[in-house]
Amino acid sequence: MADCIFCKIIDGQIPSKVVFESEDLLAFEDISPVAPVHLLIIPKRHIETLNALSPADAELIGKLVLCAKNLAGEKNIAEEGYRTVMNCMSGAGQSVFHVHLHLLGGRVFQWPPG
Ligand code: DGP
Repeated sequence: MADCIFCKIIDGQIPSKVVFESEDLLAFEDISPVAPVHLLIIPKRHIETLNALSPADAELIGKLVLCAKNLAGEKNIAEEGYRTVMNCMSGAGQSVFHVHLHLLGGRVFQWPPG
Protein backbone atom coordinates (compact mmCIF):
# COMPACT_ATOMS: atom_id res chain seq x y z
CA MET A 1 0.00 0.00 0.00
CA ALA A 2 1.63 3.21 -1.23
CA ASP A 3 0.49 5.48 1.61
CA CYS A 4 0.95 3.03 4.52
CA ILE A 5 3.70 3.94 7.00
CA PHE A 6 4.35 0.33 7.95
CA CYS A 7 4.56 -0.78 4.29
CA LYS A 8 7.18 1.96 3.85
CA ILE A 9 9.09 0.61 6.86
CA ILE A 10 8.99 -2.88 5.31
CA ASP A 11 10.31 -1.45 2.02
CA GLY A 12 13.03 0.50 3.83
CA GLN A 13 11.65 3.87 2.67
CA ILE A 14 11.21 4.85 6.34
CA PRO A 15 14.05 3.87 8.70
CA SER A 16 13.31 1.75 11.76
CA LYS A 17 15.16 -0.20 14.42
CA VAL A 18 14.47 -3.75 13.29
CA VAL A 19 14.74 -6.48 15.93
CA PHE A 20 13.42 -9.43 13.90
CA GLU A 21 12.67 -10.24 10.29
CA SER A 22 11.35 -13.32 8.54
CA GLU A 23 9.73 -14.11 5.20
CA ASP A 24 6.36 -12.86 6.39
CA LEU A 25 6.97 -10.77 9.54
CA LEU A 26 8.91 -7.69 10.65
CA ALA A 27 9.44 -6.50 14.24
CA PHE A 28 10.86 -3.11 15.16
CA GLU A 29 10.98 -0.58 17.99
CA ASP A 30 7.95 1.70 18.39
CA ILE A 31 8.80 5.34 17.61
CA SER A 32 6.83 6.55 20.67
CA PRO A 33 7.49 3.93 23.36
CA VAL A 34 5.12 3.79 26.31
CA ALA A 35 7.19 1.20 28.17
CA PRO A 36 10.92 0.38 28.47
CA VAL A 37 10.32 -2.41 25.94
CA HIS A 38 7.86 -1.43 23.20
CA LEU A 39 8.10 -3.39 19.98
CA LEU A 40 5.73 -3.65 17.04
CA ILE A 41 5.34 -6.93 15.18
CA ILE A 42 3.69 -6.72 11.78
CA PRO A 43 2.86 -9.00 8.87
CA LYS A 44 4.68 -7.97 5.70
CA ARG A 45 1.41 -8.35 3.80
CA HIS A 46 -0.77 -5.26 4.12
CA ILE A 47 -3.87 -6.08 6.18
CA GLU A 48 -5.72 -2.99 7.40
CA THR A 49 -7.32 -4.21 10.60
CA LEU A 50 -8.17 -7.35 12.52
CA ASN A 51 -11.63 -7.02 10.94
CA ALA A 52 -10.10 -7.94 7.58
CA LEU A 53 -8.66 -11.28 8.76
CA SER A 54 -9.94 -14.54 7.31
CA PRO A 55 -9.42 -18.16 8.41
CA ALA A 56 -6.59 -18.34 5.86
CA ASP A 57 -4.65 -15.88 8.05
CA ALA A 58 -4.67 -18.15 11.11
CA GLU A 59 -1.10 -19.36 10.60
CA LEU A 60 0.19 -15.83 10.00
CA ILE A 61 -1.44 -14.50 13.17
CA GLY A 62 -0.14 -17.50 15.09
CA LYS A 63 3.36 -16.63 13.92
CA LEU A 64 2.82 -13.04 15.05
CA VAL A 65 2.00 -14.17 18.59
CA LEU A 66 4.86 -16.67 18.69
CA CYS A 67 7.21 -13.92 17.54
CA ALA A 68 6.04 -11.80 20.51
CA LYS A 69 6.75 -14.69 22.88
CA ASN A 70 10.23 -15.18 21.42
CA LEU A 71 11.08 -11.47 21.55
CA ALA A 72 9.85 -11.28 25.15
CA GLY A 73 12.40 -13.97 25.96
CA GLU A 74 15.16 -12.14 24.11
CA LYS A 75 14.32 -8.87 25.88
CA ASN A 76 14.27 -10.58 29.29
CA ILE A 77 10.69 -9.63 30.13
CA ALA A 78 9.19 -13.12 29.91
CA GLU A 79 9.45 -13.89 33.62
CA GLU A 80 8.29 -10.53 35.00
CA GLY A 81 5.45 -10.39 32.48
CA TYR A 82 4.53 -8.42 29.42
CA ARG A 83 1.49 -7.20 27.57
CA THR A 84 0.49 -7.78 23.95
CA VAL A 85 -2.02 -5.39 22.38
CA MET A 86 -3.72 -5.30 18.99
CA ASN A 87 -5.88 -2.21 18.66
CA CYS A 88 -8.68 -2.58 16.12
CA MET A 89 -10.20 0.60 14.63
CA SER A 90 -9.98 4.20 15.86
CA GLY A 91 -12.33 3.68 18.79
CA ALA A 92 -9.83 1.23 20.29
CA GLY A 93 -6.83 3.46 19.54
CA GLN A 94 -5.66 2.12 16.18
CA SER A 95 -3.79 4.91 14.41
CA VAL A 96 -1.84 2.94 11.78
CA PHE A 97 -4.09 0.87 9.56
CA HIS A 98 -1.76 -2.06 8.98
CA VAL A 99 -2.25 -4.91 11.46
CA HIS A 100 0.33 -4.81 14.25
CA LEU A 101 0.90 -6.36 17.64
CA HIS A 102 2.40 -4.20 20.39
CA LEU A 103 4.80 -6.03 22.74
CA LEU A 104 5.13 -4.01 25.94
CA GLY A 105 7.28 -4.78 28.96
CA GLY A 106 9.73 -3.55 31.54
CA ARG A 107 7.18 -1.96 33.84
CA VAL A 108 3.99 -2.81 35.75
CA PHE A 109 0.72 -2.56 33.80
CA GLN A 110 -2.71 -1.73 35.17
CA TRP A 111 -5.98 -3.48 34.37
CA PRO A 112 -8.41 -2.54 32.94
CA PRO A 113 -6.51 -0.50 30.33
CA GLY A 114 -7.65 3.05 29.61
P1 DGP B 1 -1.73 1.97 17.12
O1 DGP B 1 -2.09 3.24 17.83
O2 DGP B 1 -2.18 0.73 17.86
O3 DGP B 1 -2.18 1.98 15.67
O4 DGP B 1 -0.14 1.92 17.13
C1 DGP B 1 0.64 2.49 16.14
C2 DGP B 1 2.02 2.63 16.69
O5 DGP B 1 2.89 2.89 15.60
C3 DGP B 1 2.22 3.78 17.68
O6 DGP B 1 2.55 3.24 18.96
C4 DGP B 1 3.35 4.60 17.11
C5 DGP B 1 3.94 3.70 16.05
N1 DGP B 1 4.45 4.40 14.89
C6 DGP B 1 3.79 5.28 14.10
N2 DGP B 1 4.58 5.72 13.11
C7 DGP B 1 5.77 5.08 13.27
C8 DGP B 1 7.00 5.12 12.54
O7 DGP B 1 7.17 5.82 11.54
N3 DGP B 1 8.02 4.34 13.01
C9 DGP B 1 7.86 3.54 14.12
N4 DGP B 1 8.92 2.81 14.49
N5 DGP B 1 6.71 3.48 14.81
C10 DGP B 1 5.69 4.25 14.39
